[in-house]
Amino acid sequence: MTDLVQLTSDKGIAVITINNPPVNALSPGVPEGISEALDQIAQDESVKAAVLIGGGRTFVAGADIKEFGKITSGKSRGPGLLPLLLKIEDSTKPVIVAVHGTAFGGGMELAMAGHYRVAVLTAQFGQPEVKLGLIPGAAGTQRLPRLAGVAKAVEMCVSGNPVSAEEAQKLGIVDRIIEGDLLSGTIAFAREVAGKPAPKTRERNGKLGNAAENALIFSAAREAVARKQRGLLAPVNAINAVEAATNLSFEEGCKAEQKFFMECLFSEQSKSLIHVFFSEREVAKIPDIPRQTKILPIHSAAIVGAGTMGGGIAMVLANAGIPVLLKEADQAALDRGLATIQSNYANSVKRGRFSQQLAEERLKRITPTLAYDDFSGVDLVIEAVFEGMSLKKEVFQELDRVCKPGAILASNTSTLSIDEIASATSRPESVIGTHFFSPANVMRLLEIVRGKASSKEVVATCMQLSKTLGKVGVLVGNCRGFVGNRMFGPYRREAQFLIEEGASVESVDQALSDFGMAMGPLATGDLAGLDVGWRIRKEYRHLEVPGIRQPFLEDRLCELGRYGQKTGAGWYKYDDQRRAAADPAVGELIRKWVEEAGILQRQISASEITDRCLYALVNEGAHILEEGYALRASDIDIIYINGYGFPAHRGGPMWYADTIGLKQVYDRISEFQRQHGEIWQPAPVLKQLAEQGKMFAEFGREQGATA
Ligand code: 3H9
Repeated sequence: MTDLVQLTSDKGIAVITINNPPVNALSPGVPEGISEALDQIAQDESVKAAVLIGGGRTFVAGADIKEFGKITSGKSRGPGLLPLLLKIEDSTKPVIVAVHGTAFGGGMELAMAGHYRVAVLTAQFGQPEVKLGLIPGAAGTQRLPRLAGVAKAVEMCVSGNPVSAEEAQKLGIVDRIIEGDLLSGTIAFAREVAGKPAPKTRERNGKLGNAAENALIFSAAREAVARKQRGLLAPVNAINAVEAATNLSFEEGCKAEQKFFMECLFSEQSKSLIHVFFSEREVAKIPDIPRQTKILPIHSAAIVGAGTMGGGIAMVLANAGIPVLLKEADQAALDRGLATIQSNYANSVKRGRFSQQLAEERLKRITPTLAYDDFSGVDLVIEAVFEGMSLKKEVFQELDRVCKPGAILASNTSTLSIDEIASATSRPESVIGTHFFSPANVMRLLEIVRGKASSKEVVATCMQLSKTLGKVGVLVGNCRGFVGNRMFGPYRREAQFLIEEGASVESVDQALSDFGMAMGPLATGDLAGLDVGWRIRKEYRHLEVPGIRQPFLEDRLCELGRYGQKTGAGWYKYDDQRRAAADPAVGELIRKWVEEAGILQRQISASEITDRCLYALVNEGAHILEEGYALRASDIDIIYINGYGFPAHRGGPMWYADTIGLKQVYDRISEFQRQHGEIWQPAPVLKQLAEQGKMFAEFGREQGATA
């Protein structure tokens, strides 16, 4: 037997333990080990039943995701789980699967092949493959409807969301919840069922429903996928595979599932989503900050500024159980800020997101104040005042005066230099950027901006804090706009240039939303408020290089008071419910302005729109990578997916460029340079990688970036 699986026994009950830390993935060796254990159990007459359990913190989190690349590149034939699962099910001695932690993906499929499943109350069951662009590939789509019914199987395989042990029991997935020690409870259960006929899941056809009811389930699911998971292959294939369970034999259903699984596995979507899975975990690894770096305790916090961002951040902290002081300059602003927070919580309760009691507990953690002196005991302050350097410096001088030594002083600035802000204090090592995205209590991204002097402890603590807050923290360097907004500039610049050259507002947004962006760039501008960028551009105007083309339409709209959604008009016009409609008046204004500017109008294709906007992102991302403001290309991908609505199934902008091929991207950017001038100069690293036939994904690893 392999080291990954152990076989022991307890007075006639065999115990098979999987030990493949950290999550007992079904890596090579694990299925083989279980299979050998079953052979020994079959031959041992003293054994009456077997328990299958996971060692360590969890049962089995699924197939080993790292192995999938080997299958698609022809280096491996895959985990071959199906024969093992049949072998378990065909065992004449009952196999009881004991679940703690997660039974996910192949782990759930393994559990369903057992004759019984028992679980601790905290266990979770799920088929999350769809989140990796896959479907269950070891009969999950065939056994789950037999245990939980067709509707629930469709829901679980299409959403990828897990169910609790309690729900799993109600659904018929779990036979008993074990209180107390899982192994001894399962052994006791095994003694109860030993010697009785062992029920095979694949023969339990009672929940497979009838054709008329099932047709309704499948058509509703397909309609929902077309709306909510537009353009994605895996959810469609998941429905098809569960449908096969209802109209084919188990064996034929498994063959159909294999076909749909393989189609997903070889798709670009799955490769991209797997890239996202690993990138999201890699983001936490910072080469010069070892794992054992001291994490400073954050028991309490304070926020300066109770506007949209400050209030949102206060909620994020309160939701994570951290008491927070919320400071404003005057009572009226403080009252306004608190009222917004109260109404946000009330809305969440109304929508059933959490209970009234939980909302009250969270609200109680937020204490309003007008005085900096109250900050003397807090472990962390996040400044979220208006975006202006002199104001920020004033705030940080105050923080330096009142805060205890060692307190983290963070700024939520989205563009300003952390080093310059830190220079207003006597302790720049405690200063860092924590750039939340709006709405702060919803968006997952947190850019953590490392200043020149930020200490390793402060960086490590903020990275850890991002996890506590349920965010993905990405470490970035201190350049103008940091990573996300620095790239967003050229992206939105191109969107405007395209309009100046003849594309309509709607066609630009449509092309990018068809690509998969959550929103088009112009609608995004309207949502964020066009005046924000306008104000920043005015602050930085002195830095603009004369002779370099600048977009001008948005500034003109702002001059007319068209700030976007908040003023009822921007690139679009909005009704009372903030529903957007094309505005012919904007079309007229644009025509007039571009004619006055003497810009030639022409037809612009959807592919030119996507290439120009997306390659502007990519080229700026390449500069950032080269300059070391991001640690790896995949960090940039994570920023764009979690903060800017970039479609995860395209893997992020840098991965997307890698999938197109950097040579092709470089050639297209060079073409844009010839047409539109120096703003399109290809980043040197892009040129270099394109010439070497390499990918962005290889770059960070070679360079050891310094963000
Ligand atoms: C599948 O099963 C297909 C089947 O139908 C069979 C087809 C034939 N493989 O997330 P964490 C690593 S598809 C390899 O930080 P947590 C992870 O990269 C699979 N590695 O911990 C990380 O490594 P590192 C379906 C895996 O406690 C470390 O484990 N299953 C796998 O926050 C710790 O992970 C899924 O999609 C894996 N399957 O969360 C479940 N899982 O330390 C995917 C984890 O080097 N996994 N790793 O960075 C999860 O959702 C979470 O990891 C889990 C634990 C909730 C389990």
